[in-house]
Amino acid sequence: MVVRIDRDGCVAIVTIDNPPVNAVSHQVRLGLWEAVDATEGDPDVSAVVLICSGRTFVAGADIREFGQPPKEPHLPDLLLRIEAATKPWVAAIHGTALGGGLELAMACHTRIADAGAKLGLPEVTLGLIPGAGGTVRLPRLVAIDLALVMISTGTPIGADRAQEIGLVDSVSTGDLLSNAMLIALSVGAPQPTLARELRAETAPGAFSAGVEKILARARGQLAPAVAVQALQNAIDFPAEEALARERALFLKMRDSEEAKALRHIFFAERSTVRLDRLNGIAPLPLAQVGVVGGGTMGAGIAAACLLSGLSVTMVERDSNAAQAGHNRVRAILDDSLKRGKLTPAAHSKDMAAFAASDSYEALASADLVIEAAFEDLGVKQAVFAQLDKVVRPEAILASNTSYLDVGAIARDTAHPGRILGLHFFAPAHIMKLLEIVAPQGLDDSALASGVALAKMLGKIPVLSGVCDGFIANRIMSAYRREAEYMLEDGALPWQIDKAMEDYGFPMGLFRMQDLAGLDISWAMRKRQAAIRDPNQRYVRIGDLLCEAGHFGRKTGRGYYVYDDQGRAHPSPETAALIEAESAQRGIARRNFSDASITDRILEAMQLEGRRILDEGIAQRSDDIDVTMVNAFGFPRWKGGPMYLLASN
Ligand code: 3H9
Repeated sequence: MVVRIDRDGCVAIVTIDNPPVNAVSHQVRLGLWEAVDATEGDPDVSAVVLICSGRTFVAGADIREFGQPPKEPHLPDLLLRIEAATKPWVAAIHGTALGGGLELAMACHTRIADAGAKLGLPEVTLGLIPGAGGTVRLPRLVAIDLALVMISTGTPIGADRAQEIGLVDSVSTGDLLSNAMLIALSVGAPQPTLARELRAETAPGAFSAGVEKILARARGQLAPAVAVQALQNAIDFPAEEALARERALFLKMRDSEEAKALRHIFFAERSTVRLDRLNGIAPLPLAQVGVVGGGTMGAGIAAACLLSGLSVTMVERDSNAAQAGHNRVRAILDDSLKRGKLTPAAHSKDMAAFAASDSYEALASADLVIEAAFEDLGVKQAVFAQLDKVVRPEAILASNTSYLDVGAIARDTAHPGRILGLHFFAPAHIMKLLEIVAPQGLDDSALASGVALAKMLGKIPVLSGVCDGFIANRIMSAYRREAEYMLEDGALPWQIDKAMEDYGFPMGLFRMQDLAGLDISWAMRKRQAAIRDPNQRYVRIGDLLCEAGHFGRKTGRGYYVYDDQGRAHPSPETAALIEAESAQRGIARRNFSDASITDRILEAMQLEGRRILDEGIAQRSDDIDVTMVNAFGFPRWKGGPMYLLASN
């Protein structure tokens, strides 16, 4: 039974029990429909508490049903019935009330949320809009500009904020069911949310300013604009008409390419490390993490671990470097505190769980050590030789290398089976992706522990085999190569960047390289010059810029030229340098359309993706999509390069 009814005196307790997240499936809708019948027909019931079992309130409509024809009773009709009930329904919310779950709660007559609950309408993140009255009920509970932000960005809010803006009536600090029962016993006659007036905006012009911002940020994604349209309908039309229009827009979006692509990514992200080899393999307990290296990456990794409740010991080569690493970690936590992401108590607790040292001995009791030293095989091998001497034999050792052969790092150590790659992306405490690099001979328990760490840190783990650049950087190298070929063949950096930004990437490649500093990759190219295949086409434009001292934004010039405010502008000097280089190579420059630029880059990524699959570096094509979306901002609503290849 996914929905059951219990009685406590004159209050009916309707419980949804549909693990894992109580999604409103067809069965749940049927169960709730019957619950309305039963409670309305029972003269001894005076009020209803709607609550959920397990870890959460309803987290939305059942996404797995979206590929199928809708079945009655439809959610909007069910919610109208609940709202029209003659007995008050009290929604008791814990965990997350998302999408159709929040819509269900808004159709109830009163809402109480557990202090830790989160509430949101994340439909846009699935290429949808709320389809069961969310765009019509929400602006009747909260100011229309706040409703706009919630619906068009999908970002959930906490219980206290929800109470502050009118989305819930009270916040429960004790037992949720008991508190909801008290409300059910004292609440008056049910007042339908739809019968309320629309709420005014928080300040004159706030709604239209919000619309402008949302449309500017959509970067080619449809759903936010459709969400704005639905909300405008709620303002312009009576509730019944607005509901009908919302439903029509929802059904159109449900069948859109964008929604299909976003569903693909949603499920792909949740299945990356579903691996046969990990069946029945328990991770080792992880509580104490060691980090070798206190630079930007090491500090980010340490902060990510601290913010997830782990203890961290950082080791640097001397006390000055240890102090600098300590300061970097503190700066990240201070920033989290300033942004309100960390309470003062949590900040103090995290700082107390952190130590920086200049001695490897400090890592003696670590469960897992992550090396984030300079990207050089010799340096890394030396670090692991040191670690071998001090860590416990069962401790897991990881290298945060982004290119190097993890097998070669492991080879000469005492227990090679416990050494893996954990490739974080900068900033490590923010970026979601974690490439788990598994060399030949890696113990399953070490792999399971790497996966467990990723989950503890709230990251998406993707398994990669060993190769130069693993999955993410290998595909990005293919993108960069193709973009550089086009520079020589006739395009200019700003044209390529604009085409890719219009396609949906947050930042074009050349702008990104300018930001990172051209000298870093130049140094690496110089190191690799001796082993480069002389028959492979090599574009020197980046080298020539560096030779001229143009290292990117930090020097005011790179692919672009920068003004005093740090804004990028097309650089005539770079254009002249590129044109001269084409001439020098005997290449007749030609025009590229934006579409031909994006097509060529996409094809290059897909070709490299295929190679990565053929070589067994990635387990499945979905992993490549997840990697590109989460590491390099491939537009999520396009589903990823391999998804596009398969769907064409
Ligand atoms: C909607 O509601 C439309 C309505 O407006 C209109 C309708 C007419 N359905 O993420 P997790 C599965 S659109 C089906 O790993 P967490 C998930 O696949 C919906 N399945 O856990 C996974 O399965 P498995 C709006 C779902 O604790 C398992 O649950 N709602 C759904 O990290 C655990 O998930 C959303 O967009 C679903 N709705 O995070 C919310 N949700 O174990 C989407 C989850 O087999 N969900 N599953 O891999 C989430 O954001 C997160 O899952 C949540 C839990 C925060 C709830």
